[in-house]
Amino acid sequence: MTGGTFTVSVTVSDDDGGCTTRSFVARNVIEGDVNSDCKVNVLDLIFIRDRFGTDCETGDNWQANVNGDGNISILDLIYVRNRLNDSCP
Ligand SMILES: [Ca+2]
Ligand SMILES: [Ca+2]
Repeated sequence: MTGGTFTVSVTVSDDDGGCTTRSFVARNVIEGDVNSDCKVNVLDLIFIRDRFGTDCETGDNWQANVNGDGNISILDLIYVRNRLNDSCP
C-alpha cells in the first residue's frame, strides 16, 4: 500500500447479537505523527500533552494513545519524542 488517504469500514458485534458498522477516513502516516501532518514534531507532543489523563475513547483522543495501552500518558510522549524529526517519504 502506498501513502494516501483511505476509507476504512469496520463492523463490530457483541455477544448479544448487537452489531454496528462505522466507516472512517484513514491516512497512511508515520508512527508518532498523531496530528497526521506527515511530520513528527513538537505539535505532536503538544497534542498528546493536552490530552494527558483523558478518555482515549472521546473525540480524537485515540490518536494520542500511540502505544495502544489504553491511557494517554508520559509513555506516549516518550514514544513520539523518540521519533522526532521523522517525516513521510
Ligand atoms: Ca505531526
Ligand atoms: Ca498510551
